[in-house]
Amino acid sequence: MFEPALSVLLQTQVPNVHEFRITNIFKPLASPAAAERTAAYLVLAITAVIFVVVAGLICYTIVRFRRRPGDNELQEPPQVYGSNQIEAAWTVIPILIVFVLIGVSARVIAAIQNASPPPQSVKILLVGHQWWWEVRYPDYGLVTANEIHVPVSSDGKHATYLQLTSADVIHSFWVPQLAGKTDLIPNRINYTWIDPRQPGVYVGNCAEYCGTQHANMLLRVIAESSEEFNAWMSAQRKPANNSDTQLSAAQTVFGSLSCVNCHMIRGTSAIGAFGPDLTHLMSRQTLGAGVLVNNTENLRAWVNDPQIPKPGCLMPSMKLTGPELNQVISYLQSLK
Ligand code: HEC
Ligand SMILES: [Cu+2]
Repeated sequence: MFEPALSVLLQTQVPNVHEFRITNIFKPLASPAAAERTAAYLVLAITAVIFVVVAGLICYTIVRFRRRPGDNELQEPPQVYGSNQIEAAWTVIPILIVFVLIGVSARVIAAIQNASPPPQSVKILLVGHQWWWEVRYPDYGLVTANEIHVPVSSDGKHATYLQLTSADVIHSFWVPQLAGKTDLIPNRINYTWIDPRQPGVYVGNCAEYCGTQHANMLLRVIAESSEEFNAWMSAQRKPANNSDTQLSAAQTVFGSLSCVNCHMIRGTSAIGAFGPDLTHLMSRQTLGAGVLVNNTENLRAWVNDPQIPKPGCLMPSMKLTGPELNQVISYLQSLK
């Protein structure tokens, strides 16, 4: 009935027209991911040499010392006890290799962590929740969810800086083409940054097991031109559209339900902070952190019983009656 999240995410015919990017760590499109790929190549090269040497020695030994006709099977091979040189060699060489690998990783991590934000960069506070992402733009006073809009950085000058934290358990931010994993830890702020080189939708996901719906905690980074970004931002900053008198009955129904205890709709009495901000719900491409494409049918299915598309998620089935459901859906659909 419901398509699995990944196929939803990988299909290109989602609302909004942005080009879709693949999640491939070997095709980085931002500086942190590019630095990490270089480090990964070095690590792969070193480990490939180790693999070839070890596997080569094993093959050589198997062939060279195989059983031959006429071998005396009762005769033990020569027994060698201890060798200081060999033991020193196989202790020291791996230690050196490990230190090289640590050094390479530490240098790349430090370079990414210590980069300081250029003045005009966009700052985002990303808060992990079981199982969705709260996205805050403190400089703009905006709160949204599950989709991060950022300016594209084709000139390399439009970085977006992310402060990462969590409202519950440890999550991890990972958008493979933009930046490697950085944990979101309660009561702590971690940093990372991204500077997407090409416009488009970059898909990421939570990379630290965080409970039953961890696999459906997907994230989209939408990189767009500065003009598109600014237009998006000013539309998002507006409070919800409440001027439609045809919807006042629907809005009253919504306001009378306990949805308002968990969800914020700016400009209305819905001021809950437990679930995603719904002020501009219809501007988002997916529902439930990537579990469903955002369209009428899926929205209805979600509100009717979110436990079917996303079992175990922290929004209960509200057991709305048919008429209530109709009103709620027509109200939610006005939240453009
Ligand atoms: C107990 C708190 C709670 C109540 C009550 C609640 N929700 Fe939710 N809602 C959530 C949480 C938590 C999520 C995020 C679920 C996830 O993605 O794992 C959510 C997600 C949603 C989403 C998807 C948002 C997005 O961007 O993905 C919609 C739409 C929604 N709720 C509508 C409603 C409506 C309508 C009602 C009332 C009929 C309602 N909710 C009642 C907690 C609640
Ligand atoms: Cu998570």
